[in-house]
Amino acid sequence: MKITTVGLGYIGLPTSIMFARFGVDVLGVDVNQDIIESLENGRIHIQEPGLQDALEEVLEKKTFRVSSKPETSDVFIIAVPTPNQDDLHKSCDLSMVISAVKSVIPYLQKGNTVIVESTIAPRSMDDYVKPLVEQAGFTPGEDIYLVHCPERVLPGKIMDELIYNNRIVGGLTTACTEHGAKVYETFVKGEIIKTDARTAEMSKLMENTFRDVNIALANELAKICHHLHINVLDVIEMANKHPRVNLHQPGPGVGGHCLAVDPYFIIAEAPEQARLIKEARDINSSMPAYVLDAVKRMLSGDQGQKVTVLGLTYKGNVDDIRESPAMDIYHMLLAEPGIEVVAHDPHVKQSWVEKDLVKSLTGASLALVLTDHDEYKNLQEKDFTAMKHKNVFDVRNVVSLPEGDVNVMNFGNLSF
Ligand code: SAJ
Repeated sequence: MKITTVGLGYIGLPTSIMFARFGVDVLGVDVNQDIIESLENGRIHIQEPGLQDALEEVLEKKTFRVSSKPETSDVFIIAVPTPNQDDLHKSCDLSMVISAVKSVIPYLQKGNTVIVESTIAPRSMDDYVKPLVEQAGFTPGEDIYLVHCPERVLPGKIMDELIYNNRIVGGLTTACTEHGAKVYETFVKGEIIKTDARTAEMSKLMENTFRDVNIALANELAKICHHLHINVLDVIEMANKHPRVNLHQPGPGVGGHCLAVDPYFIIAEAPEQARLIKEARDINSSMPAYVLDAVKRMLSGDQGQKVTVLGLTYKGNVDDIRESPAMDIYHMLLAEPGIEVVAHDPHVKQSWVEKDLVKSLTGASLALVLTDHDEYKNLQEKDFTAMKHKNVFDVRNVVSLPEGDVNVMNFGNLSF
C-alpha cells in the first residue's frame, strides 16, 4: 500500500511516520518548504515524545519520503489545519481542506481512498468534499472511497494513542467505510468503529466540546467558591469521591488548537440550539482576564513590580503556544503600565523566552504559574531565593512546597 499524506503538522507527521513504521510506503506532502527541508535533514519540527526516533527509523528503512507535491497512491490522507473563520460564530474555515483535496485530485485513480483526518464542521464531507470529487468525474462509493476518520490523539502521547485509541471511521457510503477501516487496520490496536461521515464529524466535535464544557464548569465553580470564600480545590477533590462525578480542574482558560476552536464549529451550524456550548466557551475565554485581575490585586497597585510568568504553552509538557491562555495573560500583563514582565518556559524555543529559571525569578515580586509542565511540579524553595517578594500564584495547582518562606496562592486559597 502507498499513502500520500497532505499536511505534516502535529497530526499528519506522526500519522505518516506510524504508517511508514508498519511497512507502508508513505509520501508526506507539505506546502511549507522549511518543514520539508527539516524532515529531509532528519529533524522533526515539532516537539512530541518518541517522534524524532521514529522519524530516524523510517528514513533509515526508506519507507518515508517528503515532497511539496503529491504522487499517485492507493490512499490519500488529508491532515491540514481547520481554524475558525473571522465571522460572527467563528465557523469552520475549510479552505485548507478544500485546497488539499483539490491538490490530490489530479493524482486520483479509480479504487483510491481519500481520508480527511482534519477536524471539520458537521456535514462538511457531504456538502463540500463529495462535490469536489464528483466534479472530477468520480462517483464516491463506487470508484473513489471518501472517508472522515477524525484524529483523536492527545498531544504529548500521540505515538501511543495513535496505536491504542479507538478509531472512528465514517464513510460517505458503507463501501467507503470498509475501505477506510482497512487502511487503519495496519497499526490500530484499539477498536475500529464503523459509521457514516456525519456521525463521525459530530462525534469528534462533541468529544472536545464535552471536555470544554466540563472545564467551564470547573472554572465557574472556582469563581463561585472565591465569591463565597470556599476552597474550590477541596470541593473538587471531595465531589470527585462520588463514583459518577468527575469535576475537571480550573485554570487560566482553555487553549490549544482543539478545545478552544472546535466547539465553535457546532455553534456556527446551530446557533439557536448550541446555547450551553456557547456559554462554556465564554466562561473559558473569560479566565485570562480573571487571572489578570487577581494578579493586579496581589500586587496591590505598587508600581515597578516584576512578574515572572512560568509557562506559556497551552498545557504542560508540550511546545505549543497556539491559542494559549498563558500567552493571552502574558500579553495582558505586558500592556499593564508599571509592571515588568518576564516569561520562562523550558519548552518554548523563541529567543525572548527566558530559559534560566533562577534568572527569570531574580527580583520578582510574583511568580505566576500558568502551565503544568513537570519542571514546575518539582520546584523547590531554593528556586525562589532570588525573588524580591516570595509570592507564587499557582493557577494550575501544581506547585508543592513545604510550609516556609514562600507564599503559594492558588484558586483554593485566594485571600481577597
Ligand atoms: N484543561 C483545563 N482543565 C482540565 C483539563 C484541561 O484547564 O481539567 C485545559 C488544558 O490546560 C488545555 C486545554 O484544556 O489548555 C486542552 O487540553 P487537553 O489536554 O484537554 O486537550 P488537547 O487540546 O491537548 O487535546 C484534545 C483531546 N480531546 C479530548 O480529550 C476530548 C485529544 O484527544 C484530541 O485529539 C485533541 O483535542 C484534538 O486534536 O482534537
